[in-house]
Formats: sequence, C-alpha cells, structure tokens
Amino acid sequence: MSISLEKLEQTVAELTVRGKGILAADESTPTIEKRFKAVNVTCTVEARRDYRELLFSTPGLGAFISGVILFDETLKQKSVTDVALPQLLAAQGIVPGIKVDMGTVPLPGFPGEKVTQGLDGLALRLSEYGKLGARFAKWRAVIAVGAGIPTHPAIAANAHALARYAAICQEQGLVPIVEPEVLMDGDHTLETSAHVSEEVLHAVFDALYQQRVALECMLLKPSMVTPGSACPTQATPQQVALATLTCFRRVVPAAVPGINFLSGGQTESVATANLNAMNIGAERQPWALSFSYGRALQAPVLKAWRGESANKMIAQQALYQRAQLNGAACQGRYTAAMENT
Ligand code: 5MM
Repeated sequence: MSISLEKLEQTVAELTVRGKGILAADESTPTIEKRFKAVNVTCTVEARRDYRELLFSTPGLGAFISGVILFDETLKQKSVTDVALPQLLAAQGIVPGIKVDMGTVPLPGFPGEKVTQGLDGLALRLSEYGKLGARFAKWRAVIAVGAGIPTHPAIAANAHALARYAAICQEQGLVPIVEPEVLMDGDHTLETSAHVSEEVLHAVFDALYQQRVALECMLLKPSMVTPGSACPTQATPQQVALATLTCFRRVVPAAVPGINFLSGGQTESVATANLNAMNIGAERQPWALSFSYGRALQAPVLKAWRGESANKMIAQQALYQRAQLNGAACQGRYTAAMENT
C-alpha cells in the first residue's frame, strides 16, 4: 500500500492550528477509574459515557482544541441522544484520534524498565478505527529515570516500537502521535532529565528514520525537560523552557510540524506557565509548540463535575477556561493573572 501524504498533511494542518492543542481523553478503564475514584464517582460504562459526552459537547471548545485522543470504548460509544461521540467532536471542528498502544509490560532482563506492546494486528485495528472516524493515533512509551536506568537496550526497544507503530499508522492513513514520556517520578535533577531526554529523542528519531516514517506527517508528544517531582531543586518556567528547547533543538528535526507536550503530573497552572515560557520568542523555533494534556486539562473538570448532571455546566466552563488558557500559552500570551478571570 502506498502512503497518501495529502490526507496525512491535511490532518496535520488541522491539528497544528496556532492557539489550539490536543485534549488527551484516552484513559484506559483502570486509569479513568482511578480519576473517578478521586472525586467519588463509580466507574460504570454510563458514567464514562456521560463524562466524555460532557467534555466533547463543551460549547466553543473547538476554538482552543484541535483534536481529542479517545480510548477504544469511547470511539464506539453514543451519546444519550444517540450521536456517536466522535461526531460530537467533528461537529465542533475537532479531529478525533485514538490511542492504539496496549499498555506497558516489564522488559525481561531489565528490572524497573518497561516496553509498550500492541504492534500485532495493529494495521487491521487502525483500518477499523479509520472507518469509525479516527484520523490520528497515539502510542506512548514510558522511560523511567533512576539508579542505572534508563538503559540503552530499553530505550532502543521503546524507540523501535514507536517507529514501527508510526510507519503502520502512516500506511493506514492516520497521523501518528509519537509519545516518548520520560517520567517525572524520582529525585533526578533538571540536568539528568535533559541528558535522558536527549538520548531518548535521539534514539526515537534514529528509529523513525530507519522505519522510513515521513517526519512531516507526524506529531511528537514528549515530556518537558523538568527536574524529577521529588528533586529538592525545582525549576522556574523559564528554566524548563530553556532546558527543553536546548535539548529539542539538538535532536528534533525541523521537518516535524508540531510538538504537543504532555503534562505528566504537573499542576494545571504549572503546565500552562511552562508551555507559555516556551512560546515566548517561538518564531525562532521550527515547530509549533502546543499541548496534548490529560490531567492538566481534566483535573478541574472532574472536581467540578463529581458525577452530578447538575454540575455539567460548571464542569464544561472549567474545561473551556483551561483550554482557553493553554490556547493563550501556545502564543506566549498567558499570564498568571488570567487564572482568576
Ligand atoms: C502521559 O499521559 C498522557 C498525557 O496525559 P497527562 O497530560 O495527564 O500526562 C495521556 O494521554 C495518557 O497516555 C493516557 O491518559 C494514558 O492512559 P493509560 O490508561 O493508557 O495509562
């Protein structure tokens, strides 16, 4: 099968509109159960449907959100009024996407390290997802930082899987989001995070090259370069921006159209401030710098909703506000004072 670059380029163009980013709503059932539990919501199929319907029908969301990553169940779900959930997004001009990895498993022989699975049968699954309306996909690799890790073989195994996934996506007409996440867990310094991120991204782009992935037709979803969450010396948004951009300018080719950062456990305001700092003077960078946040967009929504339909409107307002602030951060126009408006 030959790759239709035109179709992929159109999807990339819609996803990388300046001032917009991606909402990661692709939590698997165990993960969304954990998020629901924190706000005392029982995790039933109906509760998951109601919550995702609330997110996707937020009035005006398309002004700041260009794409949403869905979980398998959500892509196939219908709203209470019988509209397919991906269609709620399309109606707002938002591109539906799908998480296609099958989670991580321990890497044999490498204690503390993991590899992501899901390549078997991927082409067939993607072709089904395409028929259901998905136009892009996501695969997450997880790199832990600690004593003696990450190792080269673990980085190589994850980079290879990411690149194979990306090549299969492009062949099936879906834009791959390539997500190598260097975890914030641990007490590592900003310098260690920069060193690990550089090594991981170098391996990922080498693997993407080897697998003949068209860099113009993919998006990168990395972690920002930050100190570990338990590091006694934390970093300002300016320090995070400098460390991240210094690292990325060395290893992320200019052909990549967009970098959509994950939030990785940062609070919502820190994730927005860090993104904003990266976008000050962004005309000097070759890529669009945006977001693909899960928790940093959804935490205030879950707190406002708490499973009560009566709270739907305030929960949607919380999502709209967070999306708007991150839209401003994509243009370097966010200030902390905007949090209170
Ligand atoms: C790293 O997580 C991704 C971005 O979310 P954050 O901004 O909260 O870090 C997110 O897409 C993540 O991959 C999914 O929520 C993962 O869910 P599962 O259940 O696969 O771990």
